[in-house]
Amino acid sequence: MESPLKLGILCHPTFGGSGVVASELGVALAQRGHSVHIFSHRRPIRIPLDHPKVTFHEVEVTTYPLFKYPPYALSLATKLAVTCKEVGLDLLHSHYAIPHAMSAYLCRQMIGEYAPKIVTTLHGTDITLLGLDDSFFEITRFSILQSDGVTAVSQDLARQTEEDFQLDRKVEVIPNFIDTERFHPKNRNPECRARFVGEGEYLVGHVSNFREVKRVLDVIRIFHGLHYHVPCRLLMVGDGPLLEPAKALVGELGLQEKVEFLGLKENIPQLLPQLDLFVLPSAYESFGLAALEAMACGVPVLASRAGGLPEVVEEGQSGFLGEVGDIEGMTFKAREALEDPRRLQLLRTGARHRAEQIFPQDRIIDTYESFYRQVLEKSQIPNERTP
Ligand code: GMT
Repeated sequence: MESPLKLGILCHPTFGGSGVVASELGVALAQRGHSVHIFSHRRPIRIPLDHPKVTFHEVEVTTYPLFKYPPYALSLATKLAVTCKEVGLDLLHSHYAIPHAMSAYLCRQMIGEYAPKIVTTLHGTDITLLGLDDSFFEITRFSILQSDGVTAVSQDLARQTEEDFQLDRKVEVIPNFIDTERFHPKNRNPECRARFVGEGEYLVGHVSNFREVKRVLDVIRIFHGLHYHVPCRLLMVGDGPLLEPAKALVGELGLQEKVEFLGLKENIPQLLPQLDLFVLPSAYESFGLAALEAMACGVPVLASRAGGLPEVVEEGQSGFLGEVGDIEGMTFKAREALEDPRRLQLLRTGARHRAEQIFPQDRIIDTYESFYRQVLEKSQIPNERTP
């Protein structure tokens, strides 16, 4: 049996997907006996308080009148270096390149001979938006090149990273994963559904951080078209910049009685199974973890054919794909999913099956573990990773 590792995981603590993936990975690795140290400016919600193998390190940033922008990346690098000296971490795993990959690099430079190896996982806008911005491009490219191992959550993101940053190194694909016991159709129950829909009505849902990229107004427009043909209601879960515009559109379209905004919710594994269709019409998703969570609960997904979403949702099997912004086309597909109960049942089974077969947590944690071991074995010679 291989010896347990001491791992540092760096992540953003938000409700967004990269923090969720990092936290779930950390907890799963701890269950396997590794010592896991999580670094963030706030405790991510999915990190337990009392796990003997999980330590949370809160990164505090000192404010000072001279600083218009307190340098979080430096505070993080310092915390990493101090912890490495105290406990001797084997490897730092950065989730979302900016600024984590650079803080990990700084830590390695500070520590010298016994420095940890660095793995960076790219999640999406760290590459497609922020990373390509002039103010971040060179440092993102540098920190990717300096990492001992780089992974992306979909083929699409890996390809795009290699192209956009003209990398002469390979970005490995390790897709996101799902705990198919926690996200399970068995949590569907009539009493919970009855809080949202009446007899014979379908429940359509959307969960996101309501940013521009999610195109939440499209969700409402698709629902608007759908409700003329299928008896249904819409649940909007989450919060973010487009929450108020979304509420305003619901008012304009006279849908107040049919649409409920729940705000941020932690009981997603209980909520999702109550849905009949999950709608994610994003302009871009590197992966679309929210879609996978719905699929594991036996809920078919209507998504846009953007980024890594076609790698998650199989057209006609686990849901449907439409072109970004094509409200009419997507409304038609939503009808196709809901109008025939036999078809809906097949889609439900197909969604669950795909989540179980392609993205099971245990198998993908195995892949991360072997990737760590490869990285640790590969760069035994200190010079191999000096600039
Ligand atoms: O990149 C972002 O927008 C934020 C990031 C996050 O931290 O939530 O989301 C990305 O990572 C998720 C987990 O890997 C993916 O499921 C999301 O598709 C991806 N978001 C985008 O690409 C817009």
